[in-house]
Amino acid sequence: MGKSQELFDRACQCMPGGVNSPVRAFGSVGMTPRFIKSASGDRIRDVEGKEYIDYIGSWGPMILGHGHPAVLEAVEKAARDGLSFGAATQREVEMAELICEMVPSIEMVRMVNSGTEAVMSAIRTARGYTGKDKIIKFAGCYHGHTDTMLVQAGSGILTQGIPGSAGVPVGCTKDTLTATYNDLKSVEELWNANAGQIAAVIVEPVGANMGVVLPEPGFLQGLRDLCDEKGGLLIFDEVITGFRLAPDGAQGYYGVQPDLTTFGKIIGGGMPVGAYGGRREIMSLVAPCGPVYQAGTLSGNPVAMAAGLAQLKMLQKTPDFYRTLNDKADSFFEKLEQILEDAVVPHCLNHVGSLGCVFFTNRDVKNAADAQTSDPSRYQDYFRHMLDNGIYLAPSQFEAIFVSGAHTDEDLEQTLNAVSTFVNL
Ligand code: KE4
Repeated sequence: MGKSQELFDRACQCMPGGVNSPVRAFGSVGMTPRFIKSASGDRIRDVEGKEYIDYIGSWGPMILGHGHPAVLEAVEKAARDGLSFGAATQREVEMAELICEMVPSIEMVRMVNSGTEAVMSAIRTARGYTGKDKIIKFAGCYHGHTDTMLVQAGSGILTQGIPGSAGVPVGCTKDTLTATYNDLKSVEELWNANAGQIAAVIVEPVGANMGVVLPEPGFLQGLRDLCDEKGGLLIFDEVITGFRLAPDGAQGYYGVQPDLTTFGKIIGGGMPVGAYGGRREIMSLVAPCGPVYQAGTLSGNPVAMAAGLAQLKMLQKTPDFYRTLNDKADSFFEKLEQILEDAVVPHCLNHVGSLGCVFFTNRDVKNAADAQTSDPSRYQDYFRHMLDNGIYLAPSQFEAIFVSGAHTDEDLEQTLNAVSTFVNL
């Protein structure tokens, strides 16, 4: 652990918490983070040369695994052409056309540089289109760190157990209303109490920032129906689920079409990329063709577009990629469930497609409050045991396991064996 500790000590002198994003700090598992040097396929290697089977995959982007040749080759070629021009390029057009082709609800799309930026811009667009200010979100859902979304958010906010963030003026959050995930009644009550003021409902179609929480049957369609009935927009935050559950994301997987969708992670192939898009009549309001202003120096960056295009094209053209990945992941999670059952461990294992999460609670986990009944010290022991056995999981209960196309049967089996030794200690 010497080199990671040495680097962490240095980092803590000049970087808040020694990291550039809180969830990487291993705070909730009480450990020094492993500093990663390289990765390939389903494996990452730290600065001490120790190798781990990786279930974070950069928090979602690495659905093909690390260092896919097609992605690396595309990045190298694009870099030689030029890193950034601040001008229109062909690759941006190709990316927009591909997203519109793969996701039927998207007629127009704007590239940005992160999921946060995508959400911030989609909310502004929804407010501009409807002329209304209030937004309904769900406790435990995380939509990036834009001020208006830092209300009962998930991911690092939930991990740290804080209701929001310092530095966010009440003026930024007074129009953010919080409902309970999987509880349509809580949405309807908020809407009735704020009749005529709701611009949009934003939701992770699969909650993946409070651990993994699946939409109950009828929940997503119920949101669609409420938005249609009450005159608001439905925004699916598919930064995690987009191009993961299916070529057309959770909206394709569950058959519910939003008005706007936000993307990130997979569409960048590991490079900084976000996007938001939806119906033409809505997106036509975005500058320069409309009054909703949004801009970005590196938006549609040619190298990032090359990485994202290479990955999306691989996903689109690999026969049965999603069925193969989802079947492989289903089999893994079902075996994991059996191990936990056989060991009579209080747990709730939620999974869909290549996303999953183990909660150490005897309750079903259907919302943020349920997720918070999970035993944090048990999760910490689980995380440490798995890391000692060469398995790199999320250093927080309120994140997801990401299975990739590169995870081998042998590595999945090794992972299950490590879980088995843990629960039978
Ligand atoms: P970014 O700004 O981090 O690219 O995306 C924000 C975001 C928006 N929407 C959803 C559903 C997200 O999951 C995210 C970011 N996800 C976290 C992982 N839970 C990123 C990891 C991190 O914060 O370091």
